[in-house]
Amino acid sequence: MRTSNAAWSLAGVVAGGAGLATSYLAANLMNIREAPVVAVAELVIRHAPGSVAEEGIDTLGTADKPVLVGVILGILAILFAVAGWQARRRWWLSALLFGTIAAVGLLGVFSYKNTESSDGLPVIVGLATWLVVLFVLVERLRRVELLPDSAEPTEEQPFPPLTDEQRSGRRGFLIGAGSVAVVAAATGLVGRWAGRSRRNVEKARNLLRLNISKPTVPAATKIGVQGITPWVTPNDDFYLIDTAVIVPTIEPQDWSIRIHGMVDKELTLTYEQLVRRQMTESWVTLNCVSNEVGGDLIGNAWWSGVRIADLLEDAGVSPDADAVLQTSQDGWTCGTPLEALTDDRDAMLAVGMNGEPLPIEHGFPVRTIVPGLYGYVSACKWVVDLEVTRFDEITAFWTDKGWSERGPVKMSSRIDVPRHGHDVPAGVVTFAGMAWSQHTGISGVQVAVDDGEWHSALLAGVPSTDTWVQWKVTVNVEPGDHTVKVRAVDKTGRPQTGEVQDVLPDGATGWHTIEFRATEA
Ligand SMILES: Nc1nc2c(c(=O)[nH]1)N[C@H]1C(S)=C(S)[C@@H](COP(=O)(O)O)O[C@H]1N2
Ligand SMILES: [Mo]
Repeated sequence: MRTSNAAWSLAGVVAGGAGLATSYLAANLMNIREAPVVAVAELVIRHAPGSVAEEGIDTLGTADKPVLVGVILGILAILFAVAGWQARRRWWLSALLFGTIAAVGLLGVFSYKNTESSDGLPVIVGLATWLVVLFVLVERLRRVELLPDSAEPTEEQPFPPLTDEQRSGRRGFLIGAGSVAVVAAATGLVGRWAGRSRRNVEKARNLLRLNISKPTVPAATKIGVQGITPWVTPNDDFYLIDTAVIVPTIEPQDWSIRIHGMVDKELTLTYEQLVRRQMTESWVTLNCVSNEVGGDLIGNAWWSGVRIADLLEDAGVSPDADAVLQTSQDGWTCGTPLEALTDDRDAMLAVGMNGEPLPIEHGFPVRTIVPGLYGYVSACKWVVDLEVTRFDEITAFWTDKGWSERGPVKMSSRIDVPRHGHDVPAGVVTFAGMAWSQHTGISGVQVAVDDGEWHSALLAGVPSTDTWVQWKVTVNVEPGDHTVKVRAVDKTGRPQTGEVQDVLPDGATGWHTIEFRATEA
């Protein structure tokens, strides 16, 4: 035995610690609610029988969670040591053990409400780290094992003195294990820092007292059909699209915006200065150019902010300008037609969404909202710079990648009820869904079953032309398999085109069509 069990166990513990560190960093960078270990601790707390939990809280006070996390880390250290020790003879057992621990981690992570599959990524990162580091460290130990001895073991000398090679092999292992431990510790610290800056911004956000109002949803907007998409999209359910790998975390006190370019007078506004200005509030439906026909990359919210038209008026825009190049704190850019920012629509630098300060993912502390334009040419999140310019002098993030320079929202409509592939009782069937043509408005919606005649739907109310509208219609349907399609008509009388076009370069078109089965009563 030229390597001790302790060395093998150490390899396991170092690998384990490295995996915990990378998963912790990943969780913090991705802004996942809790790192896997904490998620597991919370899962345990949630499932602990009431009496045990109470006793725990009684004896430990508010320290119950840190203590539990400590206990879990202790158990993990033992399991990691076992995994390393097992790697000596049965490496597959170590892999199995790490795999099992990862599975428990996933269980913890996905025990929260509203999780996405990407929330499991930190655990996968940790598992990969475990296996790679263990493999590398164990390889070194195995090499030492295979080195020739200085002499045959005898009665008097059961452990012959180590050769120089064996000695340096052991040293190599220790240096390797030590380096990994140092890198892991540094990784953990970076994770902590990333998590802290997020928490600081979250705290600053919670302390804000903005002069914005809570939304009151106009009753007329509800068509009253079960299963239809709610007219207002809660912040937590609002679709998220951005290129940020790490969501920018900006404290309001550190934010400012520069308005410059083809203007008489350059302006710089701090967050304080911005929110002290006259506020505007309105319902605006935002959607993504990548939304397929029938897709759900669309949401409707009550936005509060400062009209960009007012700011541009203060700056004094040159008559030769026709665009504003917006830049986000993370470098993302979009080019917006100047006209849409200065006409009568409520284009704003938004600070509030549904009566709360903007959520961090939706652009805190300030983002742009422009009714009638797709997000990729207008809705800059974490916006810090507005350059008044000309379209023939700029390119922006998505236009560089083949998307259209201009992005007015295309009229569209969607069937929510019944869902595609569902059964309904034959007879009088209710169809319902959403339709939109932001800043033009919808005047009618029609559905047709199996290429039959078009039936006009009833429209719910809307406060302006800038939002989507709910619709419903009943049609008599025979038993059997059917399709149903929908089309809208806008307020200028133009019908929605049935011509099928992909999302690239400027938004999808076509009639949303679904299949359903009408069953015999
Ligand atoms: N900084 C920044 N802002 C951005 C984007 C981005 O990638 N980075 N994506 C845009 C796109 S394509 C859309 S559709 C909207 C989505 O806004 P949401 O995530 O708040 O729904 O943000 C826009 N603003
Ligand atoms: Mo988008």
